Amino acid sequence: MTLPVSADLIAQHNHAGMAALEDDYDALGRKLARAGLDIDRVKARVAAFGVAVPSWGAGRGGTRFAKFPIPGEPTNIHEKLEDCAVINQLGRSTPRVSPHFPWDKVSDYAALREEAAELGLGWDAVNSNTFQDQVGQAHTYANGSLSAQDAATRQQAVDHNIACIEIGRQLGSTDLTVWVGDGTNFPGQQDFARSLDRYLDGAAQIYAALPDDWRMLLEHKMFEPAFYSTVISDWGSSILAAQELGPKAKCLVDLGHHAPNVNIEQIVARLHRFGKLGGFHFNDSKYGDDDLDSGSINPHQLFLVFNELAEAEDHPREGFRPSYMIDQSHNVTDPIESMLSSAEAIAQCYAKASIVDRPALHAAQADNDTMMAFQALRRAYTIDVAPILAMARVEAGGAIDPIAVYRASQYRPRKAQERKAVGLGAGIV
Ligand code: LRH
Ligand code: MN
Repeated sequence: MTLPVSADLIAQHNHAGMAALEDDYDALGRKLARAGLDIDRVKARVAAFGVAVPSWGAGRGGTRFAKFPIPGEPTNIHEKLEDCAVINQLGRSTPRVSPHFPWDKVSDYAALREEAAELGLGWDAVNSNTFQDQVGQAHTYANGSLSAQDAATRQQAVDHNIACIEIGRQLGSTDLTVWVGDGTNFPGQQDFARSLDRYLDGAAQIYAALPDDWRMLLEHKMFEPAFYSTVISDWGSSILAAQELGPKAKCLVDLGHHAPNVNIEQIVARLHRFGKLGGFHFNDSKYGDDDLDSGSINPHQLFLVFNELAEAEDHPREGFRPSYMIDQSHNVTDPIESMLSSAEAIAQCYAKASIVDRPALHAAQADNDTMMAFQALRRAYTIDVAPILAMARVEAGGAIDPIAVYRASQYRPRKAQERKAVGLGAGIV
């Protein structure tokens, strides 16, 4: 395995910070022990935790207005994998990549699988794309894809999703994420029931093509690109569709796909209760589907989502194995730094949720002792778990301070010399 950042540079940086880390770790260990918690057990859970990075997040993103590329950003899946390997080498919590097709299309997927493995990376859910038209495409998605009025367009969307399953099989993935932007901008533009039925008919054909050990993750979204109605607009439409399709259909929660102030952690609990919690696209937002860095705007909400996941882990439902994935658009930062920072924020919330005193929480809930129930969560949320994450990283060969080592490696300026410049444009990729 050849990793992109020099192991000596990482060791050098870690050596300088090790004494302080050990001091912080021991102090936190004593604090957690007073609460009956074994810090090494928490560290082991953190070390086993991983979140996938989106291939499309390795490049700079943009909005409909503009995209501002940076020198040295990746221009194809091969360069994106290299950057994802930097994130995993330094952060040690992002061992898988979630690809998107046709954005990541190549001619030899067995070779791509090998290339990723050589960089220490595996593959998470594959994403289909029936929200853009490709050059030479027979039927436009301007009027929808799986829910389109035109049967040939629907069939084209079904065939594309089945082709993504085949690619995923070659990469070693076992999940297909299906997000469709289908919807309307005007009242009356389409019939709500009939457009959903067309979607369900197409989705059933995709479902029928799933290998036995695969899942289909339905991703709901309130609006954009449609601004009056969206076919799979919320968790209700998503869970009903997943129940209609069958046991291999699950629901994916993209944190940015809800109206402001929606109680997303309750949606997580509901989907789990009915055995339909399939996975996550982690990001953060203040207004719409802003795709900002996870935990950058509302870290407490992210903690509360992981608190529900910790409860779900203690009370698993059939087939409970949620896929944890990041889905962000890095418009103003270096994408590698944003994903290092986001993976840290996500793992922090996972660690904080795993040190909640659940017996105390449940006892307070049973006694209707509202303040003590809240305090059980708040106590865990306010503990700085950074030493645990850093120690887990170092023991796995990563960096105590990943962003500092990334900058010291001069990786991006080096790539700016090697890679061709990305043109100006707009849009998410
Ligand atoms: C839709 C979405 C979906 C991806 C796309 C890049 O907003 O969240 O998950 O396909 O972003
Ligand atoms: Mn998403």
